[in-house]
Amino acid sequence: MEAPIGVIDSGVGGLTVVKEMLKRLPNEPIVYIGDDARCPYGPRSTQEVQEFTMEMATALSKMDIKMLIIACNTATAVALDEVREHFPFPVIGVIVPGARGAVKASKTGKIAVLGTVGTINSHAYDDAIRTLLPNATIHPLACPDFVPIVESGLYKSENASGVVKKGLVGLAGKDFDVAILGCTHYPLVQHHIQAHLPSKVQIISSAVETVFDVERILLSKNITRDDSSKVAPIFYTTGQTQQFLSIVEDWLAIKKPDVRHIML
Ligand code: I24
Ligand code: DGL
Repeated sequence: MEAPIGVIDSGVGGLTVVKEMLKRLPNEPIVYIGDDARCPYGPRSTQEVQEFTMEMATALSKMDIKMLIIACNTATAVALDEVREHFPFPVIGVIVPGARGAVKASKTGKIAVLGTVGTINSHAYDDAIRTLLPNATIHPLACPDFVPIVESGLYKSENASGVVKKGLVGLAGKDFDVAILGCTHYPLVQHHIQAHLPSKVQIISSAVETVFDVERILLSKNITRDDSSKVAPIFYTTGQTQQFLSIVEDWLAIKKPDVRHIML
């Protein structure tokens, strides 16, 4: 099927999901919207995040997508159900896949969840984990300082390790064998997170787990694109195209990516 898969995010963070898509499903056409102009969603109200997410989904529904991925954890947490109800195509978020990956990986059923304030306050990960494993012990932790260190580029500096260490203090003394990266940006500081958690803790990236689910859905609905000629992804941003473009070039190693402005 030639129709593209839609991917929406609060900004550029959802490119961590696109990167996994390009690795695992390289023949699939992608059309992405990043709401850079209104990023971050993490500290916003539920109502705002629901409204903004519906606007992005509506824009992509007009581009004839065969499926929609809500790559943003904060948006998934509060808007997945509403988006699903409104559109005929399959809609998938990052939270149930992340929860499933964590439950599969955990031997003890004790799981830490890292995310934005919005994601953690929604308890969406807790609900998804408990549905799969009712006796799970869950340690949710909001890490509001992690998105800013990635977005400032400071995640590459010496400083980042200390910021991550402080952010994880809330897990001190807690027992768990799996930690979920419940935010698009956290894979960029994964090595710091791993370094400040007990070495037995296995880290699960919701971005990676989500793409397994995308593949499963495409196959079950028989809507994969079987042509192996590559189609360049299209990226829309509500913000400035220039900085968006250089992040796409750098993060996805795509030369001269197709980045366009969109108004929602
Ligand atoms: N990473 C993110 N957001 C940014 C950034 C970054 N600036 C540098 N890096 N800025 O998210 C957010 C503000 N907008 C303004 C308008 O244009 C788009 C950005 C994380 C992205 C994860 C894929 C650091 C950086 C980079 C290249 C690749 C990855 C990365 F410069 F983290
Ligand atoms: N995309 C968001 C998430 O995964 C992180 C950035 C933001 O707060 O908008 O939760």
